[in-house]
Amino acid sequence: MSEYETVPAEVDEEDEIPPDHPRYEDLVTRHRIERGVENGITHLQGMHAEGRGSAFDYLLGERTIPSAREAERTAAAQLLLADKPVLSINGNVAALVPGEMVELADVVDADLEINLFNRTDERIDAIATHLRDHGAKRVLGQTATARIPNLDQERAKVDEDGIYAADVVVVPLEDGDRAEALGAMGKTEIVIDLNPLSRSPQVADIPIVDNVIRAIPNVTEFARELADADDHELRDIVADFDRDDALTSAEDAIRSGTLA
Ligand code: PTJ
Repeated sequence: MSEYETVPAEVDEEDEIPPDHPRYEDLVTRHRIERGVENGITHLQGMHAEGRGSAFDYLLGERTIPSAREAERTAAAQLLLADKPVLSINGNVAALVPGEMVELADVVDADLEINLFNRTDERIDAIATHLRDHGAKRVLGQTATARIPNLDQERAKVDEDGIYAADVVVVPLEDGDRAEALGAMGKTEIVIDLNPLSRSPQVADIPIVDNVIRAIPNVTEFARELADADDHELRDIVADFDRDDALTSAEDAIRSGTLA
């Protein structure tokens, strides 16, 4: 039995997880979600969501597959072209990639908006503080006065100057109904979800089937690379992207992939 057959269940701090553990990234992820729940940022259901995501990630070989990389480059181009891009933050995203979301918002000049499936004022405030602790200067979503049409009240609450007015939204780990309703409002949607069969990536203009932990830094890196590209080049990147192909490639990788 290897030294690591038993996963260290009681980890107080992330740096106690041995970096050479074969399941290192997964353990870090679990730890961040647990911390998120303890700190009132992540909903308990976020643990179930993470468990589902990590099963798909395992089958993908816990790597960014080529079609996801292409989707990430396309997302970067689309964000650079946007007039009013907004990055949506829920409890899982806040726990997993707070600093990375702040950095992406900075690079593509986007707003950050907290938008929760299980909305409470306490969680909204905890997430806003957490994002500010990670460098966010402006966080939307605390006073959500506008509504997404055709969605029940709590999930529909958005900021009038944020998601409501946005032309491009990044919605990681999104609820399928809301993804559909945002699409119906004419938003260009970039969805990050490890399950290619989930409704949100199925309705997205740019579905990224990758772990949010890898996807966000990749999009940021591409945005930096493309910062000096002209609009014509950016539009070509977006036009060349085939969303159906991206979804099929991800499903194929999951169904037929051989684990490294
Ligand atoms: O913080 P709230 O209240 O807004 O709630 C957020 C969750 C995620 C709990 C809520 O939206 C929810 O219940 O989502 P679902 O319906 O469980 O969907 C989550 C999707 O995200 C699933 O398709 C998972 O496969 C996927 N997923 C989970 N973890 C990751 C992921 N995709 C990318 N990266 C991950 N780390």
